[in-house]
Amino acid sequence: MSDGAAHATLVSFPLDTEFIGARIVVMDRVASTNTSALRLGGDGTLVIADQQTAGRGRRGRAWHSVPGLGLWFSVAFESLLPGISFAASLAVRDALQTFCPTELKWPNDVLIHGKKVCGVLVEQRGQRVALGIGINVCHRAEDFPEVLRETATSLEMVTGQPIDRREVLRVVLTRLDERIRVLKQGCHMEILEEWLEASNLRGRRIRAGEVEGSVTGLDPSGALILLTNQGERRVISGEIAPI
Ligand code: BT5
Repeated sequence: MSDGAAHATLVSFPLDTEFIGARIVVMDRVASTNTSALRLGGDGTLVIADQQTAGRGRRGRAWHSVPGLGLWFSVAFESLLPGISFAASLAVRDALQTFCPTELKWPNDVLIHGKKVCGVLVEQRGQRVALGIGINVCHRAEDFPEVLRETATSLEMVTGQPIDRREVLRVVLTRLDERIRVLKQGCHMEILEEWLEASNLRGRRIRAGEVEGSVTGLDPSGALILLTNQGERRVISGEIAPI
């Protein structure tokens, strides 16, 4: 795999990590860093691209990944670490918090003032797993397609300051590596609990599709547990809205 000369600089800093970066693949352009990470494998392999031509979200949705403006990367694992998507959103939250206040949205989004700045996608093929993270860093409003302008934001849009993608990447990878170490010690319920506290969802009344109820917790798989008029219900995917 060839490193893109212009963008190899995205990881020009020494990584302060134990797990992430066992192998580092930097590319100018790729279909999806998750696809590459699932193909390459190797615990801790980091795949990062300046541009994705077929970046994706959950359930076949597209992830807008234009060149030069964001961070689009994936980490490969040779087995699933339960809780990894929640650990990833906490790590991104911690890293972005140094620039501005952030919010967490179930199951995997990081928002700023209610708009999405980061999405997380965990995919599994056999035993192998790719944790994909997309973060909007240098976008102006007009850099997003019209359909995303009401719902998406970037670090530069909210801070009004120029932000170095490499600095954001360095901090996110450091925080993520710390969270992975916690998960490897088997502490995934602590991560889920921390995520739930940080999200302010506990006790909130929400609607998920046809189901309405109050959030009482997360089950070990990360599903939301709701107390409804018909008793306890689990929400495993889809969109939730406050009521
Ligand atoms: C996600 O899905 O939020 C997961 C996104 C993961 C992207 C990373 S980038 C590196 C790796 N390689 C990949 O191919 N993917 C991962 P979901 O919750 O389904 O949200 C998708 C929805 O977010 C879309 O339908 C749009 O409405 C919106 N969206 C798309 N691109 C966006 C962007 N750049 N910023 C904010 N919102 C976006």
